[in-house]
Amino acid sequence: MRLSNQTLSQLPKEVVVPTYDRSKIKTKIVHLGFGAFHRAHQAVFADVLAEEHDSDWGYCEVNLIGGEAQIQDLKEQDCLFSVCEMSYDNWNTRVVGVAKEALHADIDGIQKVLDVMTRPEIAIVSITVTEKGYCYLPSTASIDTNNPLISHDIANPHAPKSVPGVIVEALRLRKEQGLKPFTVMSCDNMPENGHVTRNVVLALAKQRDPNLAQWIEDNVTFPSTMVDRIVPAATPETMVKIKKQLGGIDDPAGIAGEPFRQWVIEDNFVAGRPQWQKAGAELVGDVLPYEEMKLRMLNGSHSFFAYLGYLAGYLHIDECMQDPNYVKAARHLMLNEQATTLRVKDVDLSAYADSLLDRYRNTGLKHRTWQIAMDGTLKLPQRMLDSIRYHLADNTSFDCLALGVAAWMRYVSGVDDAGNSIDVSDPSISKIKELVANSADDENRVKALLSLTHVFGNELANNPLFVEKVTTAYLSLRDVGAKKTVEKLIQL
Ligand code: NAI
Ligand code: CS2
Repeated sequence: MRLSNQTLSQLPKEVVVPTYDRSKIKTKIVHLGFGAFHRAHQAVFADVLAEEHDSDWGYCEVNLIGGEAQIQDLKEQDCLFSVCEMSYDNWNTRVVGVAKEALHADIDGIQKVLDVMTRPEIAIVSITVTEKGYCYLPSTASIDTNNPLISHDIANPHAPKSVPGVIVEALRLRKEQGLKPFTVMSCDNMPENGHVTRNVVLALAKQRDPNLAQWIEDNVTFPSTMVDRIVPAATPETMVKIKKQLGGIDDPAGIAGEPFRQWVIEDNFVAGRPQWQKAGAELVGDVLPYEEMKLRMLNGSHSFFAYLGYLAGYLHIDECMQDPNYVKAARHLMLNEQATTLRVKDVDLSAYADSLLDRYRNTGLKHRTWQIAMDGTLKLPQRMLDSIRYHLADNTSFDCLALGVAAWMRYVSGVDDAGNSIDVSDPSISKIKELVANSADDENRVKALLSLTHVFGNELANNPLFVEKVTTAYLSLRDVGAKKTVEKLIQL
């Protein structure tokens, strides 16, 4: 039996189900990227608002690339899906009812997606498509004109495939039809995610028509957001547990994440917005200090654990937390090498670091180090390299960060400490493989990988102190492995 309007009444009474009238919910937000995170984050905020504050803000859920099954699942179950909160030993479940429609660009056709995006009542287009969905270069925060999706969209502007291409075409149609624009809100883990989104959209619009670019610049806003909730990819075990929570009813679109959730949003919307603050979001003038804090402290330590953990054979974050040396190193990284670079005020960063470590200890999550290690070329800049630049300018130490970068290099070299090959997933994988294959496994490997200028820029590769520190850490990882290297580091 599947989750649906019909089976809602058969769910166990502990499951929170929509008691609001779903027919009154209107599609006012188009969300690009119906993945694990959106379901457990933005959708839950909207559901709380509908349930507790009479909100009528609902979603059209869209996947452009990948995630065909998730959209199909939604369609088959009246757009209902469940979200479980996994604490150490307790699960809570709610069924979210704010999704009204679901579309996949490849299955339903991009025209259907554009038709929804050009309805007058669409006020917001929000996005969670992973860093690579923005087709940008992290070193410049601007569009990557060599990205095949961007080349495609320049040649076929009316049938776009990329996220920037779809937004530009939808805005062009709105302009032509005399409709008001919508707000474009990124909820991905990038620094100044609104700024990046604006850059890629404007760059693509300029290629098409400078007047369109000007109209977008004058009329559309791209608020930045800081988003936080650990939502690992669902595994077969997760699905079994979700089914149990639902009293035996199947929900292939269900997802499970940690209980914690945080959302800081730049309050800059051109066509209205839900009262997210009533569901616990913080609406602020400047998100950047919060973004920086989260990206460097949480995501920075996550990536540190991901590379050093995976190399050592720790398959999940909670296993890294069983190793006291890893915990000490991560705490040092957060407090001595990340917190010191931050602008955020009025936050107790020591308490923040402890709360993060506590969240990582959640044994229910089973968050794979491999998942976090993915797409490192698009993650390292904001998670580690920006802080390293700060330390180089400030003449302060950055040994943990240098080890994190070296661990990424070791990881993408493709073999873990037990000699097993690693399935490296990254948009720059072919270039990485070429660099690895053509460099000796010594300081030359470091030099070779530093030539990825879209990751490191030019100046880091030419900074002797940076190169020396990363090389020393790399050689140690090669010679004694990740566990011993971390142990040595915390004794310094
Ligand atoms: P996921 O793998 O479950 O979903 C990825 C989504 O991105 C899918 O909807 C897919 O269709 C779309 N996508 C992937 N590549 C694309 C491309 N090139 N163009 C257009 N769409 C594309 O991943 P998940 O867990 O939903 O995470 C997505 C992003 O959300 C992360 O990369 C991160 O930026 C952000 N996030 C995730 C958190 C988490 O714990 N999962 C927490 C905080 C932020
Ligand atoms: C993780 C994040 O996959 C990753 O790279 O570091 O998705 C992390 O789980 C979230 O940012 C937590 O909010």
